Amino acid sequence: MQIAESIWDAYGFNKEWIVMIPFGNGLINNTWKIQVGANQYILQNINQQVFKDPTTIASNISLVAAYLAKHYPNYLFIAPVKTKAGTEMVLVDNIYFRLFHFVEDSHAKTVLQTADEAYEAAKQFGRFTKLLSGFDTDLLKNTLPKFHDLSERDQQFEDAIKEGNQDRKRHCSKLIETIQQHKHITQRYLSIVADPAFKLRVTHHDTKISNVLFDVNDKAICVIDLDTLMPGYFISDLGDMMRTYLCPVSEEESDFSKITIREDFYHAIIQGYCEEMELELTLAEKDALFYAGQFMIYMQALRFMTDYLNNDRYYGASYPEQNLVRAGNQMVLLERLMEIEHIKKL
Ligand code: GN1
Ligand code: MG
Repeated sequence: MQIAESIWDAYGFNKEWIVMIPFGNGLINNTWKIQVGANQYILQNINQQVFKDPTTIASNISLVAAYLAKHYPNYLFIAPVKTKAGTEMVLVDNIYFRLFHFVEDSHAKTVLQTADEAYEAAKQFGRFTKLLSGFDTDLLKNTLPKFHDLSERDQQFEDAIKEGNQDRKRHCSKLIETIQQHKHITQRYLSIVADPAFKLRVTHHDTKISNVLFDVNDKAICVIDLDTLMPGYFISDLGDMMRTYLCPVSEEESDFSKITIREDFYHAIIQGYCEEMELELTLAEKDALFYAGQFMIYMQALRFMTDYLNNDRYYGASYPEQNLVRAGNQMVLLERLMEIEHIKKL
């Protein structure tokens, strides 16, 4: 493959020594594990349909890497390996690729099985934002403008109802209605944006479990996948952990009776995150700990439903109803979460 050879050239690798296997299961970027002689790397291409300007990603990561190296030299931050020319990415055939060192003896999890793992992950994400609390977020670029802007997502959903596939719309009018009955979640987001007590922080924006590396003893070592590292509200990171860790089945599950909330995982997430972030969070933010879950689950339901109405142009689909199933799944998850609202505290 010509593309691969150009990549190996950029990093000065001898192509005779390379073994390349697909790795991970993200919806957006492609990832491979690369063995170059005795060294292991992760190679990723950036989906430019989604990230229109990948140079913003590289710029954010190098600024944050420099800050952490200066203030917290022992913190493990996985920055891209530089090419022979000293760049963070390599452009081949109009596709951006970047390479990372594979962290020895580490593993990522695709499924989260224990509350301890949830605690470990939440602590890592909390720590990440905490260590960067002195970093000036104005220096960061928005790698995906309005990515977690719930009111924008709500608007895109309303636009898709009007302009999207009308056959699909008729087919799922009940779910559309249910989603529309939850607009109070968007309203609360708007009041958060207007509230100076909610700080813009260095936020990861994709805190699913596969974005944390664990060691052989199942202790979390670091966070990875920093494409969406940009200024944001803490509810994005905490909320996506709730969205993806609380339930034993994923957003792909079509048997909605399997969607339940593991309360002990909820406590583990809050404990891990707050052990790091408690002194950073304002009172108003602490009051929104539980809301974080509502915010992210609702946003994901809106996004999947929007994509279903737009003929799956963003997420794609391996079967025709997949995005509809995902949207329905998230609305059931939201309902289950609301059933445990009484456990919120702090
Ligand atoms: C996408 O590619 P992946 O799986 O890390 C999406 C997230 C969604 C997630 C839902 C850039 O993440 O926001 O929560 O799918 N990332 C982007 O599975 O849109
Ligand atoms: Mg991602």
